[in-house]
Amino acid sequence: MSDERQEPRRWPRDGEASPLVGVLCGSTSDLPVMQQATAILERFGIPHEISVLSAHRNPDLVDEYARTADERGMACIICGAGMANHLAGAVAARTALPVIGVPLAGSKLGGVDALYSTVQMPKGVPVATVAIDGAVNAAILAAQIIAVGDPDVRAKLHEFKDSLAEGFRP
Ligand code: RP5
Repeated sequence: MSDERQEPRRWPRDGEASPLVGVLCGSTSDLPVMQQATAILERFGIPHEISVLSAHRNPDLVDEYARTADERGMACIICGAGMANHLAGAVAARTALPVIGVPLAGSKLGGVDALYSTVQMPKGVPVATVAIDGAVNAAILAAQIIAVGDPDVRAKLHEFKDSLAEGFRP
């Protein structure tokens, strides 16, 4: 393990240009929902990237993405996919970063298929699963993870929570 990994992690790191949150979707057809997550990350000023990578169609690229996310400076990864969703689980199997899964509707089963395949992870490989099409909450949860080490994001989250109490709906 490198020295850097043994130090308490703070975000953003000095001079860091790389994204803190990686948003993955299983298909371009998932983009309209998953772009709701990137809109929230924009709102909180969190550097991020969005990519289309499928656990079934591009398994080698998913493997590489997940294995290198930590060294690229990411803090967490959001994975949204529909049908027999294995994207979040495949990523979680290959990284120690927190992985947030977004089961997506759109199949004939209305997303229950993706919900079960995302949330029912075996012991040792957790995926923090949000609601079906819950991309907004996935991004807020990612911001909350980052806020542990970032006072600016924490302040923005407090403002956001206050706006909810005043009736704002993201
Ligand atoms: C899943 O299958 C994708 O995440 C998407 O939700 C669903 C359908 O994909 P396309 O056939 O539209 O590419 O893997």
